[in-house]
Amino acid sequence: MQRALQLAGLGRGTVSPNPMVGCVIVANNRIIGEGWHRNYGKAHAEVEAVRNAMARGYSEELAGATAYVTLEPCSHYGKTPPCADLLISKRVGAVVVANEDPNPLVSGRGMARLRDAGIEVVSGVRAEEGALLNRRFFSGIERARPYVILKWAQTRDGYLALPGERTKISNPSVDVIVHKWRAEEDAILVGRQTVQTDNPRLNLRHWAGVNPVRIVLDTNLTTARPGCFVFDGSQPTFFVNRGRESLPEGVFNRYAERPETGFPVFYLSCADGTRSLADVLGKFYHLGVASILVEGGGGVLASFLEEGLWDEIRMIQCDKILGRGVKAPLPEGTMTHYEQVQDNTIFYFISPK
Ligand code: AOF
Ligand code: ZN
Repeated sequence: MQRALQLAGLGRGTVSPNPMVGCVIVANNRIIGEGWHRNYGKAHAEVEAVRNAMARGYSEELAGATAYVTLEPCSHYGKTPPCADLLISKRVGAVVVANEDPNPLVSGRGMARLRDAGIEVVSGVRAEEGALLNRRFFSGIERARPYVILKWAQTRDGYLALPGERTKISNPSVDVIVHKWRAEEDAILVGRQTVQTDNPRLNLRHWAGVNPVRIVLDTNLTTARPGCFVFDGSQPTFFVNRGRESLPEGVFNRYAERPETGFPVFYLSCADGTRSLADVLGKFYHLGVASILVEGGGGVLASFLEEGLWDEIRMIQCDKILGRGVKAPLPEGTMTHYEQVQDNTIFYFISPK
């Protein structure tokens, strides 16, 4: 299972809003096949592992083998046929699972199907590690909103920036880490003020991967276009506002086919002119956005904190002193760990919920 979890993690940044899933097949105490869910819409982990065993010449050994899967094998016809049926057809002898699949289309039915076919099923092995790995997926199904990570950099005296100016606070090694974080979440969110003062690109430059979707909170759609990177068409970009709505059709996915000539700008309207964050988050979840990295500025971070709409905080403490400026929020929750990156320290907090 430990190996299966390790394999599952290789899907980070390419499978959302699906969970990361790994599978290891063991016969006679040897691993004969392994695989993981690599890309959204593509083969599930079990299919990859069975294929791998067959490609290695172990087709016959599949009968009676034990499959270790980090998530309960699915029982539904989605983009692929049910994995439970595949394991049954290969006549595996036992299936060991870390987490039950909370997807209402599955939720226990996959394991029931295996048991009905006479296969021994054990569940809950390394379940805590599995739950941590797929915390975005699990929390999404539970709360119907994306997993929210608040990120900010602050000076030693607690400021985010000088008022109204782009202020470089963190060091270059931290930038690399932040770009990696951007590769790991579906969307990145900022307020209009940040777009106006920083003109950020909100993309990956120091890390290879798929750019996140950009979300700008811009109630009255007053962001000035000329020279503004969020309008450059390099990434799908949503403007949350009052009144105007033009959304992608169906479930939006950032790994979908890339258009040749620029990504569209989408508009998401928020009910009755009040920008209710919970409402906005719910809409994005239903569009297929499983996680959001909130990068500021001060007002936006404060609203997420005030409304309790956050799951993690990653606070970068820098060595500079500003003496004045936009006050950084106070981090909440439980600090889990910290790391030193050159002369900056990154503190990680999780929400107590
Ligand atoms: C598995 N093995 O490797 C994964 C599973 O749209 P589909 O067909 O890809 O189905 C996605 C759902 O399947 C997803 O929401 C989750 O419930 C389950 N994911 N199941 O047996 C896998 N990735
Ligand atoms: Zn499946």
